[in-house]
Amino acid sequence: MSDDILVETQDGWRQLTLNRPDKLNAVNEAMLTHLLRAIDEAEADAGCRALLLTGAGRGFCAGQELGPSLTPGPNGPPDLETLAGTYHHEVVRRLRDSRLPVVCAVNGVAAGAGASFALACDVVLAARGAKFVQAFVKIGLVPDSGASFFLTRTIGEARARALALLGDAVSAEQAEQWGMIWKAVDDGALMSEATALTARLAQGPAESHAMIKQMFAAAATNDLSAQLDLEAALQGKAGRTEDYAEGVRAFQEKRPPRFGQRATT
Ligand code: T3D
Repeated sequence: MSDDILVETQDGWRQLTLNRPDKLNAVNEAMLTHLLRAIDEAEADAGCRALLLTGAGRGFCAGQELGPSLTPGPNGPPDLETLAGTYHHEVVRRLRDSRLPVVCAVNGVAAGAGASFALACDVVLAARGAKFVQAFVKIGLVPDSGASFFLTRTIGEARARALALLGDAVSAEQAEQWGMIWKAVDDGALMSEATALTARLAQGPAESHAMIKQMFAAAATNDLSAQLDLEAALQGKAGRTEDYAEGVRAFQEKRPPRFGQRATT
């Protein structure tokens, strides 16, 4: 594994750290390829039950690296459709489609696609010193990597449109108040809170987690009737898991449950 993505395996979970701190962890094609591989490897590891995504240094991720390959040259403009579709958007799909609950610890600025990567995660904690910037418009681009999807659903269309058009920064506290993220935490407490939360998820019912992710993904487009059908079907499936049997046993025996089965959904 290259050193632009650091992978640390903990007890039942993995931490992926974006690691180009001198560029505020701006991503390029190689780094995104490594990130995709790291997510796939975590997914394939039966012992991995949760993921934590964070950034090294003072930034979380400054979006796409604005280097020579992104600069229009003698051969015309860069092919941003292919770049977005092949790399950035695959990261978002992998995070959303993963069976694993993904915690994001936003340790500093999250700009452009970097903000979208954070919002694609399931539980987002941000250090109070962090901020979210819809940087696209400042360089004549449009939101991508799911920004228009996530923002309209989390903070509403009025705020989403203004942020996309203006590119203004949103502080971690504002993001929490608006419902963009789960929680803003003191800078010094970010990683301890994030690792505790990830470890807690890793102890949870893995199949239930995978189905909860599937359910919320479908809720974005289903009508109520279709969603009720899906909830019934997934509840049926959940009711057949060993984790459910263990959960009920533990309740009746007045002890904490010991979940342990790998998610297969
Ligand atoms: O096909 C596609 O999908 C195309 C891509 C679309 C997705 C996108 O992400 S588009 C948006 C790309 N990102 C940006 O436009 C953000 C650019 N960066 C900034 O606006 C600012 O750096 C920040 C607001 C993020 C942070 O500002 P600040 O003042 O805290 O830090 P800084 O001094 O600007 O940056 C520190 C260093 O990081 C600096 O390098 P230096 O001068 O110390 O050597 C800066 O150049 C570098 N850096 C920051 N962002 C990027 C970057 N280098 C390359 N690419 C970057 N995106």
